[in-house]
Amino acid sequence: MAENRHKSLGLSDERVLEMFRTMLLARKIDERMWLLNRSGKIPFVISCQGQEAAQVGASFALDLEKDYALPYYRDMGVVLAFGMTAKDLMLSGFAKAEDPNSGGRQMPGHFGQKENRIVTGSSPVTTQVPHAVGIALAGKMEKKDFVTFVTFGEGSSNQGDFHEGANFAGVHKLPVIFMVENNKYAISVPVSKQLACEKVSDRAIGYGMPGHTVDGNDPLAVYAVVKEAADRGRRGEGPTLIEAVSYRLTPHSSDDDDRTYRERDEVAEAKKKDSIVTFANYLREQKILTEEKEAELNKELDDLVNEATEYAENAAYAEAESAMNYVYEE
Ligand SMILES: Cc1ncc(C[n+]2csc(CCOP(=O)(O)OP(=O)(O)O)c2C)c(N)n1
Ligand SMILES: [Mg+2]
Repeated sequence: MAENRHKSLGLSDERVLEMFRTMLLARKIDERMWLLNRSGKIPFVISCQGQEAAQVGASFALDLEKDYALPYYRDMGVVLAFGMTAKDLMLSGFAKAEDPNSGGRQMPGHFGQKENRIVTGSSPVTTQVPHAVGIALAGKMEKKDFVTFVTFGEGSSNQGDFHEGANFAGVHKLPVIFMVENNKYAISVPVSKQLACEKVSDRAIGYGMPGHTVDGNDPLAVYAVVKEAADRGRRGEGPTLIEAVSYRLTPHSSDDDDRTYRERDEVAEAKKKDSIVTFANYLREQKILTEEKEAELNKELDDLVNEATEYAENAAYAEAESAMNYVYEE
């Protein structure tokens, strides 16, 4: 049998299968959303496709009962791991009143769910970074042992919010894990035109924290670095910057046409490294994902996505009179 990497990380067969299940669920929800969008049923999609391994591998290394997630719009894998359901996500896609993220008020991808410690974010990219730093500061002042996990794109690592947040966290040794999901593009701009340094993780030294670049298509590699960062944060040693490198397999959003700025060959090449394929292969080699198990899993998740779609499509919209609720006090 091939090398058993998950055992050496302390992960059971059940746990890695659960990891794969979460990745596959994210992929299946995302694929359904594109179909719903193209058939005119939901207004907008912003995809996780290509980034599931980074999102789920990282989340599984955290304490999902205690830690705070400050995700960005592609993080379907993160929010599913933190406890959001397929139904919750579909309610958001259809902008229905029961959507836990915003009651159907926000665009999809603006995740927020208090009971699962998923902190709501804004549309300007990277504003979640100083929030994550502030929550970590509050935790430190109250002597709690949670860490905050904040994600953003590599393009967003050029925003001032990242640099201010990282510096403050470094100075005060706050338990923050900064994870950049480097998918090689910021809309149409390739990474070569985004960064003057070679790697996003090179920026860590400027803020007095360790920086790691990791294969974002490998959930076990991401798990390992995030686990180390979480342990470090809990020990009071401060923040870590992690760059998980993968590839955006879809256009930027359902309103983008990526054929105008990247070659099809490049996308086809990246698909060979798709974690949904490569991690499934690993689990097959390990005899964890048997043919029977795979068929069972596909059926279970397809049913779940179908039920969620049907429920959300038939759910009620918010009452028009409620449009101004929560804008100010009420
Ligand atoms: C402050 C700000 N500037 C510009 C935008 C418009 N915008 C939305 S997503 C995006 C690209 C972000 O790229 P990256 O950080 O690499 O994340 P990715 O979408 O690739 O995951 C831009 C420019 C925005 N939302 N906020
Ligand atoms: Mg990007």
